[in-house]
Amino acid sequence: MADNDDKIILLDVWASMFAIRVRIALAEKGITNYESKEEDLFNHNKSPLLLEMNPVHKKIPVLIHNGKPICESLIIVEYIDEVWKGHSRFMSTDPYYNSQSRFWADFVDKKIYPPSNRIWRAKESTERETAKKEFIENLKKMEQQLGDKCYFGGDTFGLVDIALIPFYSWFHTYETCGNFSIADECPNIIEWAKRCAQREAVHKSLPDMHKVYEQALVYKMHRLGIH
Ligand code: GS8
Repeated sequence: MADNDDKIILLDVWASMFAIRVRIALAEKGITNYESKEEDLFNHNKSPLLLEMNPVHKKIPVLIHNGKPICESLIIVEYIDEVWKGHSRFMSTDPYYNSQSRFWADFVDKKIYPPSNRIWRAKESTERETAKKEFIENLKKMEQQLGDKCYFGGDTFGLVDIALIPFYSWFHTYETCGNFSIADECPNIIEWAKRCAQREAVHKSLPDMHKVYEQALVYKMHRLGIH
């Protein structure tokens, strides 16, 4: 359970949408006294702490709460919600509501993340165009799910919002690399994203979209082996 002398460490990468989820969740709960340790995921440079705390996947983010690791961003977000109950909740007391939230958060991981990644990583235009089409199709499904609600779960900012909003920092990268406009394709998603970004916790956790684009180019070079 939460305590004032809790020691919280986040194994982090500033541009990672998965790590941003955790930073937003912590900020929403008013937790600022944690240590963010930036990991270098390249060149076999992962820290011994990361390898010890996430020996299975060896991936960030990892939240270390009083020495105990929690891995996988969506699991971390739910953990934060359960431990720091005293603030506005991401999950509800209704099992059906929660099942739907988990379904759509999982949809972000399975159907939004993979094509979004391929848009900017693609080496060939056919691969990029296929990824773009898939990304837009799936984002439209999310837009439909949002409907005219304020947030995905209704009036309260919750798990699905936290799962998707970090991608907003990457929209510029997708648009620039894919030569398209997300506002033209999914205007309500952009309205929702702007609404989320008005929340202080979100605003201060989202990295600048131009810096993300520069970083994406660096990632791409590493991937292609140009150093
Ligand atoms: C994904 C984390 C992930 O891919 C989650 O936490 O939700 N399902 C996980 N982390 C990446 C960095 S962000 O692209 C990572 O740590 N990669 C290192 C590696 O693959 O070796």
